[in-house]
Amino acid sequence: MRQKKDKLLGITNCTVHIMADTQMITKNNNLAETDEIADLLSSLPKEKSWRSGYVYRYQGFWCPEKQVPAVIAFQKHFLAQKTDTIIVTMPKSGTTWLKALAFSIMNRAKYTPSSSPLNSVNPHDLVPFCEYGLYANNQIPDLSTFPSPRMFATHLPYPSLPDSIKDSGCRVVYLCRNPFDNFISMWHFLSKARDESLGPLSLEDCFDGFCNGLGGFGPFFDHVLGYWRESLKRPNEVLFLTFEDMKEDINSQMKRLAEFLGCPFSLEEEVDGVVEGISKMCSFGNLKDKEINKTGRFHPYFENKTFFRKGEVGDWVNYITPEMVDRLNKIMEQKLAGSGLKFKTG
Ligand code: PAP
Repeated sequence: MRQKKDKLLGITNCTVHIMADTQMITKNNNLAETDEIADLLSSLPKEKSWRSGYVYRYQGFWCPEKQVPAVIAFQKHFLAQKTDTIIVTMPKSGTTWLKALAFSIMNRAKYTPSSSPLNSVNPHDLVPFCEYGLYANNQIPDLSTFPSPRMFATHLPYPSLPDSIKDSGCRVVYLCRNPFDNFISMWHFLSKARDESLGPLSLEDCFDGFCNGLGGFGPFFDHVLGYWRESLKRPNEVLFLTFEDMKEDINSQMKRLAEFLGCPFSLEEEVDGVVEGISKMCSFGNLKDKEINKTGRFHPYFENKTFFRKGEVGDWVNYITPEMVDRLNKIMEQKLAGSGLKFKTG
């Protein structure tokens, strides 16, 4: 029955494995419900979350309450393989887009744009998050049936990645976005996704918190700089991409990505328009209009449509006052000083 349904949806083996594994959890050692986690949480600084509950300052970053046990399980149990690819972002940096692109590039021998699972599956179900799907509630997923090369995603900052990711030589693809657009995208998302009982989310309060380093998996600049520095040290293992470069010239960024993933586009593929075919397939306009992205859910957290708003660079000018721009520019200048990293903001 399931097979029949998957066939109808155009999902073939590889996808079925991935989707099934996000659900096929073999063990749950219930750390989420133990005194151990309660003790840990009570020892950590906390702030009210902009969405629901609290965020805790765990290992120097702000971790949503429910994700703390998942992060611990991920750090404790995840065993990276050299052939793995880990997609990393700050939330709202273009994660959904990068997952779609990386999946399509890696699986292009199996799927053409018209047979792609992306026609009926949200990118988050093709490349699962470790701290949301796989290890949620401290479950220990059975990853043995994931087809190799495996692909996972996380929002964790570099220092908090499981050791095996840092030591195995697997590939890490990091995507960041200028802090102005990142902030505005986050604010819109939180405004939709937050508990109704909390009332509207003030742009000014949210901005103040962001400038002070608040926000899931932030501080923003620590997150970005952690991966930036690592990409300079280990360019063959950590690829640093920006949303702005991707918007400016998606095809050349896709070629960089394919090369890094060990499956460069051949001349023949380029001539045949394979690069353009994938970039069109993964474009904002195309994905946003898929039924699954209009009506589906990223279980059990959000509606898929919340991952598709505008998908542009520079939308922040419509929301942020000159004083706010000045404040964030000063922070950015100070944080990025000497790093060699610069953001394009519009
Ligand atoms: P996540 O980290 O919670 O998974 P993420 O996908 O990083 O979310 O962020 C969503 C942003 O990416 C939205 O930006 P916006 O609010 O400024 O519009 C969303 O529109 C944008 N986005 C999603 N898919 C694409 C795409 N295919 N191309 C460009 N931007 C996209």
